[in-house]
Amino acid sequence: MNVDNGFVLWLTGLSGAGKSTIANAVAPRLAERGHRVEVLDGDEVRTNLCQGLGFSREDRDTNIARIGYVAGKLAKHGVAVVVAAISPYREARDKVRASVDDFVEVHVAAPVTTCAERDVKGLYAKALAGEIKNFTGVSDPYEEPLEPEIALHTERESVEQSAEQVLAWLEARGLSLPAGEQLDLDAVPASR
Ligand code: ADX
Repeated sequence: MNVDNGFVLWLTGLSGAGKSTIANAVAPRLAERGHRVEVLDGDEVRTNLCQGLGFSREDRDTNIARIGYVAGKLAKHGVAVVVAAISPYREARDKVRASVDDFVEVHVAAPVTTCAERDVKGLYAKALAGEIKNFTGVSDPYEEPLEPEIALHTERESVEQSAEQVLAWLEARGLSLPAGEQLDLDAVPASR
C-alpha cells in the first residue's frame, strides 16, 4: 500500500449524529499517516458548490451527486476524501458508490432521539414545532445503509473510539497504515 491510493470515506447519517465531528477527528489522523486529505462537509459545500440547493429529494440528490463527483475526482488523484453529508437516499449514495473505485460507506448511526436531544444547532426543536419543513428524521425520510462498510454508534462510543474504528477498518483493507509504517520508496535501493 502507499499513501497515494485515494479513497472516499462517506459519512452518512442524521443531522447531529456526529458526521462532521468524526470527519474532523479522522482527517488529521489520515494526514499524520501521510495521506493528502480533503473534507467535504454538507454544511460547508452548501455555501459554495451547492449554494442555492434546498432540501427536496431532487435538491438533496443534486447535492450528493455534486459532492460525489468532486470526491471521485480527488480520490482518483490519490486524495483521501472524507465526506460528511446526511445523504438520506440510498439510491443517490449507491450512484456515487458505483462511480468511485474505493468507496467506504460509514453509517453514523445515532438514533433520532439522541440527535434530537443533542440538538446542537437547535434545528430539531424547530422541526418538531413545524417551523422547518422536510427535516430529515422528523418530517423527511432517512434510508439507512443496508450494508455499510462501517457502522458507528455515536450514542455509546466516544469520538476517539469511532475514529479509531474507521482507521482500523482502513488498515485492515490496506487503504491506510499507521504513521511510520508507510512504504518509503526512497529507501528502496534502485535495481541495477
Ligand atoms: S443532504 O440531505 O443534502 O445530504 P446536507 O448534509 O448537505 O444534507 O445538509 C444538512 C444540513 O443542513 C443539516 O446538518 C442542517 O444543518 C441543515 N438543514 C437545514 N434544513 C434541513 C432539513 N430540512 N433537513 C436536514 N438538514 C437541514
